[in-house]
Amino acid sequence: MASFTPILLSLPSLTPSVAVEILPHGLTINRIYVQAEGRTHDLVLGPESPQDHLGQKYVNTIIGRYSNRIPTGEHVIERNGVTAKLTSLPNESPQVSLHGGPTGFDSLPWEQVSSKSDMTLFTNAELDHLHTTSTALFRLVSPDGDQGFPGALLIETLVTLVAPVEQERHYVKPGDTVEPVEYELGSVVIVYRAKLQTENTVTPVNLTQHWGFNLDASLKKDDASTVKAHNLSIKSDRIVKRDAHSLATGFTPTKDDEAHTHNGKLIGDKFPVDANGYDDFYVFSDNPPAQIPKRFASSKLSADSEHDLVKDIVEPAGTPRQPNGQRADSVVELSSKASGLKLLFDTNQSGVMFYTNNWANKDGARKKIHGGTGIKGTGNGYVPGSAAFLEFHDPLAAFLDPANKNDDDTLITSDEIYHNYVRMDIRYTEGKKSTAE
Ligand SMILES: *[C@@H]1O[C@H](CO)[C@@H](O)[C@H](O)[C@H]1NC(C)=O
Ligand SMILES: *[C@@H]1O[C@H](CO)[C@@H](O)[C@H](O)[C@H]1NC(C)=O
Ligand SMILES: CC(=O)N[C@H]1CO[C@H](CO)[C@@H](O)[C@@H]1O
Repeated sequence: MASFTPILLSLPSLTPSVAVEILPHGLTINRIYVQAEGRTHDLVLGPESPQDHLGQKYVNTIIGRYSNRIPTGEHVIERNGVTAKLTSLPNESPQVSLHGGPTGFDSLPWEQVSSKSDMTLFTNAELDHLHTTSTALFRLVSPDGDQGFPGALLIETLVTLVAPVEQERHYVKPGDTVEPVEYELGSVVIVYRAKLQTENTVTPVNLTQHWGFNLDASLKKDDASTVKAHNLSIKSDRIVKRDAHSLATGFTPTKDDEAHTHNGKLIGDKFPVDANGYDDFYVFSDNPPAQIPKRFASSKLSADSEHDLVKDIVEPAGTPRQPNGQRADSVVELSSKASGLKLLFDTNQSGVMFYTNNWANKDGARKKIHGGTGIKGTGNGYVPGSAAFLEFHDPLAAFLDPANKNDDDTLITSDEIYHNYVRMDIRYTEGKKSTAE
């Protein structure tokens, strides 16, 4: 089936190097390959065979129309005087609609768009920046009433791999006493756009990539099977408070909470004792000066428009970020000393869901490159704590909180375009490990 045929994004022959494999099914980031010092790493968890994503939901897929949990039932929504009715369908429990409902965007075949000129939610100025990167473009139409959501919605997504600025390489020999050197390997950028195709209505939209990272899994050592020795920083000062059904009920400051203060501590340090491990939504501390909109007027998209929110996001890694540019500072940093790999994320979303895969089951499928058989039911699946899922999106069910009215409410009306980006820079530190060997 074509929707399980991987699409490969790759960079011209650089060593070390990065490549990304995407499946149109659920817009799945199936593999992120990094080649460094003679070893190939795959940074994301998953089954071996693309089709096996059918039996394991939400592994590196997109989530839509609405990430995370909404109370089931009817909600009348209103933005700028336009109203509509959402009837969210149960799937997690009778009370909870999870990740867009029973048949969310994660379980649909996305259409690959072969020509930039067929994209309608990006300007030509924006698409022109992609000539130096390796890109795949996708589209999905969600009909009016899909999973209870109002209005037909067109979604266009671009996934692109950006090459690093060229750096001088130092080749380290055993016994050398040089300082370790950190290299930029490349950046993965995802931009989601959405527009209602039904006039005079409004709908909630909250998309994210539900991707789970383990920077050591390809080392295939026993202690590399969890992320507890990974170092994590999240620029956040509060988490979402939740009720017994995991539905949002407000925020809790994390100032005196060591477990939820991720400022370079190891994930395993102060690891929560309950069965969930980490499964929390962290709201980013206000982080000016970047002010990248999450939606804009659709009138800005006329064919000759100079409107451009893509330029700064696809600049090469290492390019200094302009103080008032359309790109934020990184808000999340994940690294591992054992593999020398580091990920830095920036986004225009308000926060990140951090989940350590504590509900992983040894009967799930673990990739061969991570030391598994790749097949479900063979008893060597990923263990609890085996990944850092980092899902960038807005606080849970934001449109139900009156404080967000007509503001950060995750709603779009028929004359607005939803805009969401996440960029992940991949770095590698060479030297330290070579000299130790
Ligand atoms: C984690 O990384 C940060 C920044 O690179 C560093 O300052 C900190 O010491 C590291 N933490 C640990 C526990 O190694
Ligand atoms: C949007 O999705 C993210 C990711 O799942 C979630 O953490 C966030 O709470 C959602 N936002 C709203 C407003 O529900
Ligand atoms: C990092 C960043 O620019 N975030 C922005 C994303 O969009 C919201 C709403 O438009 C802004 O308030 C944030 O500052």
